[in-house]
Amino acid sequence: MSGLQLKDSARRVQAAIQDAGFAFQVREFPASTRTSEEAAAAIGCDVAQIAKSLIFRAADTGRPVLVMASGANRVDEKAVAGLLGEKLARADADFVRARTGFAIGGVPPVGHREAPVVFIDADLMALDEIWAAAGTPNAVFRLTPTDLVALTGGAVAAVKKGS
Ligand code: 5CA
Repeated sequence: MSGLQLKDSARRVQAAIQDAGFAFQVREFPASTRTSEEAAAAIGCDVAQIAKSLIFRAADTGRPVLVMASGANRVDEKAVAGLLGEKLARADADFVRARTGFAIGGVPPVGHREAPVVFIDADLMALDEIWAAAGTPNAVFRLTPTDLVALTGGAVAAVKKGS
């Protein structure tokens, strides 16, 4: 089992995937997958196929908000705030680590310490295959956009700037 060789953070993601009833295989790359651009280069896919994980903090309740956005898009924070019904505050690195259990650059869609509110960039739904981070700056997994919705329970929405 390749899963036994994964770093601890990536192994937690692999376990969360399996606990949710899916079989996506976490893959570690020798090259960095810390940013969307680096991940696309390491994988050999289009940057639009990278489902980047952006964490925000709901300003009133302090809830973590996870936006899964296409690597090609910038997220419109006002649009997300409108969907949430609450303003968004910036999440710093400490907030991300404390609430998700993962460091920026490896934040996965599942396996978070605290269940976030999840929104999924509607642009991802047009793609056949996408890739998401899997806990470390070298680990990712491939899935379909429909499976990302099922895996996270997220709401598909227009979250990109300019939409
Ligand atoms: N592993 C790759 C793609 S699979 C990855 O995690 N990319 S990412 O785009 O989802 O994660 C990096 C994101 O973290 C950036 O887009 C940015 O929104 C956020 N980020 C980077 N640095 C900081 C920081 N100092 N504070 C808060 N957020 C940050």
